[in-house]
Amino acid sequence: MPAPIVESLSVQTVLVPINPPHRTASGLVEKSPLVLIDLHCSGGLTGHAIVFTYTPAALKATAELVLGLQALIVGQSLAPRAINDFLQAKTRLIGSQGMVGTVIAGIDMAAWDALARFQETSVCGLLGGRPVAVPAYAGTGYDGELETARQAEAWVKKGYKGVKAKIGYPTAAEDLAVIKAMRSAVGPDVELMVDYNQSLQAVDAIRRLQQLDDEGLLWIEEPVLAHDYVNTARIKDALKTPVQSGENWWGPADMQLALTADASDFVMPDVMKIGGVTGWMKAVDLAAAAGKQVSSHLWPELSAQLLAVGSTSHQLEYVDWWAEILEEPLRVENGVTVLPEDLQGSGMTWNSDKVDQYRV
Ligand code: SMN
Ligand code: MG
Repeated sequence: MPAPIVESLSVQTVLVPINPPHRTASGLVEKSPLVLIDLHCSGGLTGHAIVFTYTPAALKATAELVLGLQALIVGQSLAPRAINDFLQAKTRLIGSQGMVGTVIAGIDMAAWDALARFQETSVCGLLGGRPVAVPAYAGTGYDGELETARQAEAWVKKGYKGVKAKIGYPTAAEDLAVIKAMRSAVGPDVELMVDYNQSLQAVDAIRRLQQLDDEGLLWIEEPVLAHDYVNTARIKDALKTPVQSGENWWGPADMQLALTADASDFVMPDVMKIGGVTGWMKAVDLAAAAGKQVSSHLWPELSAQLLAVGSTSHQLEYVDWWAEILEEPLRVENGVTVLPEDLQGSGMTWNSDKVDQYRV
């Protein structure tokens, strides 16, 4: 049976509240500005994807750019990699990072969702994987010693075996106090990670981080600027605790630069910024060849499937920020993902009542 034809793109823009608002050392995220993409194909087939614009200021422009690229792909057969390559070529002069990169990735994710649904399988199945369980960790915000410990304890009571805290307080002593408070709240058997969200200065990062190098953390995430591969590598080489990075790398090319610099012990590409499903598969193959374990960033429903495909998968980052607008949010039980046997596509379909409620 021939592949469906792309007929149109439609978008919906929503602001989904995050409760509690997510504080990091590099800013507060109170709501999720999302562009919900629907890729309409012949035969009534539709693929869905989420573009997270981080700031509401970019929401409408991102939605407009999706519609602006529509004319380039209408009439093409539903071939996600070919569509991605075509859009990359058509945006060569402006480049496919930033907003352009997020939109191409969104169209890519929707195309893979549509094709999997057309083949009556999951994205994981379409990529040749099996819907295996993946360890999932949860997270706390930059919320101080007591609140961070409380949130960590609450996640562990829900069965999570790993918790990540956003830190990068004014002093290393404050960071250490938060880590120790979490540890005393969750006990010795839970993995703890910390995330600096690029907030440390390279000049004193090593000195600061050596003060928490004996806390048995699973990883220290984004200590300095995400693209400062040289100093991230220097920090990695100076510490016993593994360094994690990747959520802000744009496309397989950034993954390659990071691997060439041997910047981090682990990698955690963001399925949007790394270039959608197509970009993820290219980047994760590079990481696997370099022996790096791969974790995910946001997009838990799709990331759970992509990690299930990978041979070097490590940890899924579970966030429930967008669960309300989905008909079937990802299930995590006893700290591992649970993918339904009858999973179709990316597993994401819109809860239309909640989309209406949060529409802007
Ligand atoms: C993060 C993600 C999204 C918004 C703010 C902060 C964080 C993470 O870096 O790893 O979840
Ligand atoms: Mg992070």
